[in-house]
Amino acid sequence: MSTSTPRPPVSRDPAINEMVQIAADAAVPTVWDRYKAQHPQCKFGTQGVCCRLCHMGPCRITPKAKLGICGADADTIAARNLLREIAAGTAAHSDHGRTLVNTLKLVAHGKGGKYRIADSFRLREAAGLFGIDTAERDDLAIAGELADFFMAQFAWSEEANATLKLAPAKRQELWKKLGIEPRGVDSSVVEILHRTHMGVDHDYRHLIMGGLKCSLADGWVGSAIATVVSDILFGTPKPIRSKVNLGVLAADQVNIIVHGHEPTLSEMLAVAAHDEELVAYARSKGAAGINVAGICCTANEVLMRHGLPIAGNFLQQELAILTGAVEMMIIDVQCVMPSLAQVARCFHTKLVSTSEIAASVDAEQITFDVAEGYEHAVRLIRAAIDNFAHRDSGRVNIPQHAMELVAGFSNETIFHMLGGRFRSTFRPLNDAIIDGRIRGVCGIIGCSNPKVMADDGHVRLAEELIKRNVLVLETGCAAIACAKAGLLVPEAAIAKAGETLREVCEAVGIPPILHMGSCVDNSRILLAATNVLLEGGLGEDLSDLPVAGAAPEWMSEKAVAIGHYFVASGIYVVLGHPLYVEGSENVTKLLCEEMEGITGGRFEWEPDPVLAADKILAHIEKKRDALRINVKKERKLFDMKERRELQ
Ligand code: XCC
Ligand code: SF4
Repeated sequence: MSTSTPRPPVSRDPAINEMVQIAADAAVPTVWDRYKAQHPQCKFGTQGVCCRLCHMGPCRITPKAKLGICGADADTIAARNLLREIAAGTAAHSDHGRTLVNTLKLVAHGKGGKYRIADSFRLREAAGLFGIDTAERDDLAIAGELADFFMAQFAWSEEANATLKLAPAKRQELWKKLGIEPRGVDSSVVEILHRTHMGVDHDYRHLIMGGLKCSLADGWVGSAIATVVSDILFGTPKPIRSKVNLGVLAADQVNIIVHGHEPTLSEMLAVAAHDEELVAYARSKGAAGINVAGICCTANEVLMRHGLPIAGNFLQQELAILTGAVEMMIIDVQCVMPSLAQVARCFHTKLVSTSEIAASVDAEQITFDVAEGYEHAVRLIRAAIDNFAHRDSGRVNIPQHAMELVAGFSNETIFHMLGGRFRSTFRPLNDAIIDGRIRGVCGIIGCSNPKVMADDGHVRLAEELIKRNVLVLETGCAAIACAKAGLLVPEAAIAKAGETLREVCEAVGIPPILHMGSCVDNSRILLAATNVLLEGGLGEDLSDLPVAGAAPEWMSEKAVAIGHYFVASGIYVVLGHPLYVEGSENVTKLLCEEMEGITGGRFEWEPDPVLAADKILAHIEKKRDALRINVKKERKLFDMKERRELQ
């Protein structure tokens, strides 16, 4: 192995920096090398003013050429490009949801192999919510009808999507008034593709409102369905301890990594990894056991339900293979870098692609089938065990960094934890917000991105917010970043929280940063906000709440869709770097200023975590003032007395 010059740090995570050096020494390029090779990045792209929507073009807007060949200006072009990103993000989350609904349907009809209804309570609750009869019916009958109901949410309908009614009534009215209620997930995506086709929708305001509509089909429909069906099939998450970072890979075990987003196959892998015969088979090949760990959101899903360890977030996928200790990486959909095949080629790692819509050149394609899910899992694990013999122990470099974490905070759990054993309720949380011990709530979500010192944006923002007594909810790669930094262990996090937030967390037994799941589980964050609202005392609409959202290191189109459905839901969203719209002053102004007067939410870009925290706090205090809960002590005492009298 040749040794190259020392690499400057690319992350606050030492495991990443160590592996980047190892990659350089082994002359295996990684995402950071390719990022450098792409410099300088195209300015027209970053500004959103490159259009290739028709073949008169491509056109780009410059000071000399202010219009495309068809006459489209920067506003139209930037808005259209943004809309297509929203549509792609919505499609990705929602198609993931559809796959799960299909699994639910197969289970209901006895064709689901070893899959079961894991959470009958959640099934009946969801069915009840959507007017499906549950009395004296067995789970499978209900599941069949619920699956059909959910499936129908994808197609176009005259009615607005039924799952929108999960949102507060006032918000639903506003969507109706603004004409942005989606009427089907697929049709919303199709509509965006249509209206952004050459020569259709040209008014940037009209376009952006269309984008919000599509994003709602993501957050309140496709993603919401993905979350609830995952809970029904695999169980509603409960707090669970596990470990995170590349150090979870075991030098003496067969290491299998699951990577992507859809949890169906990984559920079976999690179960099959305990199969005694397979464990014995692994031992017969000289391994001490079978270690299944995850990357990205598949990781979050199996972490929350099985406590499986997480090997890392988005930017660690290549590094996991570079440890030389991974026998097999099983990929499904989304956030899987095409470079994995290139890295795997340099090691013994077998790359297996399991989704019928996702193939990788040089990866083995074993398309997953629900009815045979368990058998697939067994076959894959066997193949991984067989591959253990090919591991070159001289090339094994597992960074010794692994952190404890607690994850699995579904709404249901928070509800029970807050209310105690006898009366589940969000009341204690609302009271704490009202009397100011908790200033507000912020969701930190999204990816990691080589443009940013990896994990630094997530960790510093989270620390800054809990220090200022803001409760933080996390999902996706943001949650993994904070977990690696030791922030998802209640003790450590509580040590970093402000005094009053700490008191509340200790009294209730929750950490100040709650890991709520995968990217589709941002729907859980929307529902948490809705629950707080329904509990009372904090206004009537989501836009009244002292809450915010942030994506400090985002990169995917899914993150673009998420940002928009938060904004469409009335929430203030701070991005660590701008959307590709800055080539249009009008679109930027609409998204970052005027939108507040339309939906109550808006975007802000702020790369500096401390300044981002300042802005989030300013927003939260503005909302608290409007709610008149920022009042003097006397009033607070009176409130408490009043409450005692009521009891
Ligand atoms: Fe992908 Fe969900 Fe982003 Fe991570 S955070 S890089 S989308 S895995 Ni959603
Ligand atoms: Fe150029 Fe208009 Fe065609 Fe876009 S749609 S490529 S701006 S001519």
